[in-house]
Formats: sequence, structure tokens, C-alpha cells
Amino acid sequence: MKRALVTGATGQDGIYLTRLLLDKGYEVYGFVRGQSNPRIPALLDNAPGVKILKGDLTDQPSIIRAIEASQPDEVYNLGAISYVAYSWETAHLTSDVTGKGVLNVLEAIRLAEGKDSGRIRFYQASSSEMFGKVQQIPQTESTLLWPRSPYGVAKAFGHHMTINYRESYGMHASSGILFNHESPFRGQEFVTRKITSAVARISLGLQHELRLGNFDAQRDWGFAGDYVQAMWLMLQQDEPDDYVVATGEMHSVRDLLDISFARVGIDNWDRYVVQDSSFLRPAEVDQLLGDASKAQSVLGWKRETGFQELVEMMVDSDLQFYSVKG
Ligand code: F7E
Repeated sequence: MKRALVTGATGQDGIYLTRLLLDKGYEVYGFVRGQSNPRIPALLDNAPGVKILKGDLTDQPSIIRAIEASQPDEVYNLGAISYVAYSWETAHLTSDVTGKGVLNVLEAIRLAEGKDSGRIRFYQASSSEMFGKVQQIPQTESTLLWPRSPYGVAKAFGHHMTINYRESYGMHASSGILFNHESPFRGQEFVTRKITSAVARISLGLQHELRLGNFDAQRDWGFAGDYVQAMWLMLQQDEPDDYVVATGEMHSVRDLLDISFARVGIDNWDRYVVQDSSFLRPAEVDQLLGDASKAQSVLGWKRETGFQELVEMMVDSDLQFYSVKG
């Protein structure tokens, strides 16, 4: 039986990946932060059988102990402060967790491997946010990074550190450059879920207004459940490498609004949606579009869920949730 250690296990991707690994027969350990973390019950409900280990990415001894306790064949580093807007308010903390946290995990693995380099396979959750002010359209694994937020800068540090440890020590360290990926488990601070939950509440008469920032931002939005497959596939390869994971389609925040409101039978969303400058960012990433040809040809990965299907899945799930919860 293979063993895996997943940091950030209580997050959206953590839940999907943990479930995938359990289904494949792995023994899975979730590395989870905080005292009485309120997200642990959701993880245990959705991925029964996962074993919880407590620690923090900024506390390296806790990572070393987690590796000792779990004896993993594979480590997936999904833990991060992941909300881009918040990273301007906490640039130091974001650098420590989202950036230096990666180094802490890499070093802990190197220590555990000793002379047996490559024994523990490592996945780093890199992000399309590293492309920021895009220097090429669409973005590939070799596109120049130009991050536009403290979050993007921290992710770029983790990405390059992963490559550096692979090249310096022969570690089996791979990096997935994942474009935006969403699901009903997405946090409500992110624009997709903010919209789908508001639309559900508006159609149920529980909310009357939705305040948003930049309507014109464009992203390459995919389904998180499809994307965790790519993470796993990367660690099944003989050679570690970096891969873009994306749909190759770009949509705007307006498209999200169109599909979400249409799903509940509202054609004219103008009367509910208000632009609020407090949601604009100090530096915006205007558009992101990924080219996942390498993941498709080398890993045999392909996305299964289209944009409209994804948005409708999220609206339906929120409708169900709020019609029970109120
Ligand atoms: O924003 C615009 C906002 O916060 C998307 C994270 O998973 O993906 C995510 O980062 C766009 C931006 O995601 C609102 O300005 C307009 O242009 O959903 P988001 P993100 O910043 O792209 C990457 C790949 C990651 O790695 C990150 O961890 O939507 N937008 N109005 C808004 N965004 C939010 N959150 N709220 C608004 O009211």
C-alpha cells in the first residue's frame, strides 16, 4: 500500500486529492494547521479514512515529524495562503507560508531521504498567478514569470526552489502550474463561488445585491476534480518535471455572471450586481490562458468538465445548500 502526505488537506484541492488517493488504495495523511481547525470535519466527511497530522508549513520540525510519522512515498504540497487579494495585506506571512513553506517541505524530504535521493516523490502546487502581467499568450511551462501580487511572488519562489532542489539534489520534485480551478468546495472569497452562492441566495430571496470588483478580468477556469488527477499523474512519471494544467479557454467575470444568473432564470443581472472599488486590486492580472499540451501528451491528462457545466454545478450545489440552510 502506498502512503501519501498531503499538506493543505482541508482546502478544496486537498479534499479532492485525498479522496482520489484513498480511492486508489493509498494510506493518506493530511497535514493540517491550527488548533481546532474548523475545516477538519468537512475533510473527514468527504474523505473518510484520511489520518490527520497537526503542524504548520512555517514550523519545519512539525513537517519533519509528519514525514517521520507517515513515511510517505509521495508528498503533495497544497498548503498555502491562497487568496490573492489578502496577500497584499499579509505580504510577509504569505511569503513565509506560500513561499518559504515550500523550502521547509523540500528540506524535510531531503533530510528524510538521506543518500536515497528521489525515494520520496514531491508535488508542488505552483500557480498561473506567477505569469501575472503575461509575457506570452497562451502561457506554457517556459513563459517568463512576471508575478503581480505578493502571492504570485511567493509562488514563483516555491516554483523555482522546487526546480532547484530537483537539479541540485536529484530529487523527484515536480511542479504543476495550475490555472484557476473551482468546485462547490471553493471558498466564498474567490470570485466563482462568491457569484454562485450570491446567485443562489438572490434566487431564494435571501440576498438582494452582489458587490464585485473588476468585471472584465479573464481567467482560464477549470474543475478542481479534473486537476487533482494531473497532480497524481505527475508523480507516477519516471522523471520529475513541470506541467501547465489548464483548459485552454478563457472567460470573463461577466461570463460567470451570465451563466450563473441564467441558471436560476434571471436574464438581466444588472439590477443585482454593483461594482465596488474596494474589491479592485493594487495590481490586477487582466487575463490568463494556459496551454496544457505537455500535460496532455506526456501525462495523458485531459479535462473532463467544461466551463458552463462547472458553473452550473456550483450554482446547483449552492441552491441546494441555501434552500436547506436558509
Ligand atoms: O479572482 C476578479 C479578480 O480571487 C479572479 C486562486 O486560487 O487562482 C486564484 O486566484 C478574478 C481576479 O482568483 C471580484 O480581480 C472581480 O481578476 O477568484 P479570484 P485569482 O486571484 O485568479 C490562482 C490560479 C491561484 O493560484 C489563487 O490561489 O476575479 N474579481 N471581482 C474578483 N475576485 C474576487 N475574489 N472577488 C471579487 O469581488
